[in-house]
Order: sequence, then C-alpha cells, then structure tokens
Amino acid sequence: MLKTKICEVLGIDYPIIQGGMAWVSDSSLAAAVSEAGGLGVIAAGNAPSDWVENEILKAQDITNKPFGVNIMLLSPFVDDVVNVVLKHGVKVVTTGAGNPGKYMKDFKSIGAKVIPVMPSVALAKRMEDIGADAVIAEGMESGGHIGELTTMVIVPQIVDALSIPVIAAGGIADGRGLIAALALGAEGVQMGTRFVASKECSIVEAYKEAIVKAKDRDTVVTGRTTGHPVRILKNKLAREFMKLEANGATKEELEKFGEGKLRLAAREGDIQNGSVMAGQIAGLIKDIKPVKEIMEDIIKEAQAVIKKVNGVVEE
Ligand code: TUI
Repeated sequence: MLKTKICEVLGIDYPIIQGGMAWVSDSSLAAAVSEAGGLGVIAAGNAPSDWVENEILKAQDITNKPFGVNIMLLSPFVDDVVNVVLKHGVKVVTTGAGNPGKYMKDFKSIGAKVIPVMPSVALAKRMEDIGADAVIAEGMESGGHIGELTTMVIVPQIVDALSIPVIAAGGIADGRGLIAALALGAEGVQMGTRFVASKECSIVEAYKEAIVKAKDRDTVVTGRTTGHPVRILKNKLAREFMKLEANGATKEELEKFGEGKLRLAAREGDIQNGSVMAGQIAGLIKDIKPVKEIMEDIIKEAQAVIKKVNGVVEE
C-alpha cells in the first residue's frame, strides 16, 4: 500500500497519474493505467472533439475505474473538447499549455476534479484561487511543452505557496522519483515518458525504442525563440529546427515547420523527421513493459526506498 490524500480525492489506489500526451495517450494507455490503480489520462491534444469522444467511450468500455482527459488549451478545438468532457461526465480534467480559468465553472458543475499543469508559483497560485482541486507542478525535465524551472526547485515552492494538493511531474520514472517527490511535499507524481515505453501505449514501436535507447543527454529543447519551448529527443528534425532558429527564422516559419511532426513520429513512425517528445528521464528507461508491471515495480521500489531511508534515520 502507498496511499496519499490525492488517492481518495481521485478514487485511485496509487498516487500515480499518467501525463496527458498528444497523439500518444489514447484510451488504450489511459484505461491500462487506471486498471493498474493509477489515473489514466486521455490526451485531447489538437484532436477534434469527435476523436476525444470516441476515446472516452472506448476507455469506459475497458475500465470502470476513473480516468481523466487532458485538455491542451492551445488546441483549435478546445471549446468542443470541453463540451464532450462535460457531456460524458469525465471525472478528472488535467490541462496543459495555458490557463483553464474560462472553463472552471463548467467543470465544477459536473463535479469533475480539475488539475491544471503549471510551471511556476504565480500561475499555480492563480489556479488555487479560481478553484482548482490540485495542481501538477511540472519541471523542465519533462518532455513536450515546458517551463523554465526544474522539478526539484518548483515542487517545494508550489507546495509552500498553496494549500491544495500538489502533484510532481518532470524527471520521474521509478520508485526513487516517487519517494523524492513525496519528500518535496508532493502528494503524488505524474509520469509521461515512463508510460510511453509500455506495451499498452498504442504508438509505433520505433518511438518507444528510441526512448529505451536514449541516454541522459539525448534530449534537447527547441522552440525557445517562439515562446513555446518543447523538449524532444535529438534527431534530424531537432537539428533542422535548431538550425532554422539559429538562422533567425520567424515564429510563423518555425510553427509551420513543426506542424504535424508529433503525429509523423508517433503514428507514422518517422522518428528521424518527426518530433519525438520525451523527458530527460528517458535515459533511465531501459525496457518496454506492461503498465501493470511498471506500476508494481514503482510501488515495490518506493517501499524499499522507505525502508532504506528509515534505516539511515534510525542509526
Ligand atoms: O502542456 C504540456 N506539455 C505539452 S502540450 C504539447 S502540444 C504542443 N506542441 C507544441 C507547442 C505547444 C503545445 C506538448 N507537450 N505540459 C504542461 C505545461 N503547461 N507545461 C507548461 C505549461 C503552461 C505554460 C503556460 C501552463 C500554463 C501557462 O500559462 C500561461 C499563461 O500565462 O496563462
């Protein structure tokens, strides 16, 4: 057993949330994580609302346990996606890449728990003030769209500034990371990259294998010049993007170049010309396993870490 208050709030066994990952976390991955005792999350990403609706229905077919939907607030379909989430009584909503304030009342009206992902203290505090049930404090170790601060630095500062539960994200993939997050005052963790390298993740094997092969320094942050920094694995696309940035390409040119590249990698399997989003912790991930095994191994390791720490404290 390894329970925190957030487990009760979300109706889950372990304080582990699967990060919403566009083009990656569909009903297959989300339902597997929920079945294994965590909180699975379907990512709406930039997908149209009928795709999201279909994934919600598929997840409800696979599991009776609670799952969430992640709403990417830069999506052109965000209003329609919100309506689908409301229509189907989704239990938990996580958000990324913006401020979900506009939709907070709607989510609350159906009793959904709202957990925005936030990269800084001021933004996280604002979320508490407008009624968020918890926040995910995300460090820049994460894959995808990131902020400026590391997990080690942002988690305890958000914990101290807020009274709602804080979930730590960024650079966490095992039991050591889970206990470290609890030590920083978090009530749980969100993991993305670890769950990409799972059997139930429905993307192409080449993407998962790229994560397994990655070493500690194999990610890079692109897009700092556009105001949308995104961490990806180093590949041909990353080199081309950085070259364009160094040569002073405009925001519009870079956005045009980046369009469709995550889908190209995750669904079409072109991991050289596509965008292989992954966190720095990819270097720690050595295998592709069933979600249940990932979860059980993390809990076992976390319990062993606690025993070890107890031993040190008692000496
Ligand atoms: O959202 C993420 N990670 C993502 S979204 C994504 S899809 C995408 N691809 C290319 C460009 C943009 C998006 C891939 N990965 N993580 C959560 C997260 N949210 N990280 C940072 C933020 C964030 C940033 C600004 C949250 C709030 C925020 O507020 C700005 C404001 O002032 O409202």
